[in-house]
Amino acid sequence: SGQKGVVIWFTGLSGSGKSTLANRLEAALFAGGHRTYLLDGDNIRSGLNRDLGFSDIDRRENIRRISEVAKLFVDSNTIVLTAFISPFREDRIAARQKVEAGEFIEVYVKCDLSICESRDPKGLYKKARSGVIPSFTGIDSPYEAPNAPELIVNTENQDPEASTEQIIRFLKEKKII
Ligand code: GGZ
Repeated sequence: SGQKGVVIWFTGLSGSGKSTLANRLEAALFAGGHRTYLLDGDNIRSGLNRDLGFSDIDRRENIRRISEVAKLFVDSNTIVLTAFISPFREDRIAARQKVEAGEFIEVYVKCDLSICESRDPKGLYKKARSGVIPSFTGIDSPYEAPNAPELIVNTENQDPEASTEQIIRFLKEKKII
């Protein structure tokens, strides 16, 4: 199709719902006939970035490489979705600057730390609190919320289906899809 490339960049705490939303959105876009690709921990941290951990320096390099890969997908006219905490504002701004104006949609998956921690699907917050996992985002490693994201999706009071619809509505309004 004549689609244009765009980055849909999810950012938020562990357990906020980034992966859930990115997976649902990708499925909906793909079903709508769009060319899509989802970058997440499963296909990036296990391969390209397997040398990186969770120090500030490694997280920044993680996001730098992901932003370069995202740019390649935009060049190929693909809708690329990224689902990483991406805790540092400066790194997200750098990612944005790698593509053209309008080709970067930052989606802040907003959810209070206390709620993420109560969800704790993988028991990671519990391990972070007990000191088994050091430098855990929100506990003893920072998260810098976006100042001006294209979209804020509040997963505390909205279910995944409604949140996915919210993003699709935005993409249609902006004539991205
Ligand atoms: C945060 C960690 C950590 C630490 C392992 N801090 O909820 P998850 O499990 O499935 O997603 C988290 C994921 C974060 O990786 P990212 O590549 O998104 O992070 S960043 O953008 O900051 O580079 C979590 C798991 O990895 N995980 N250790 N210390 N999350």
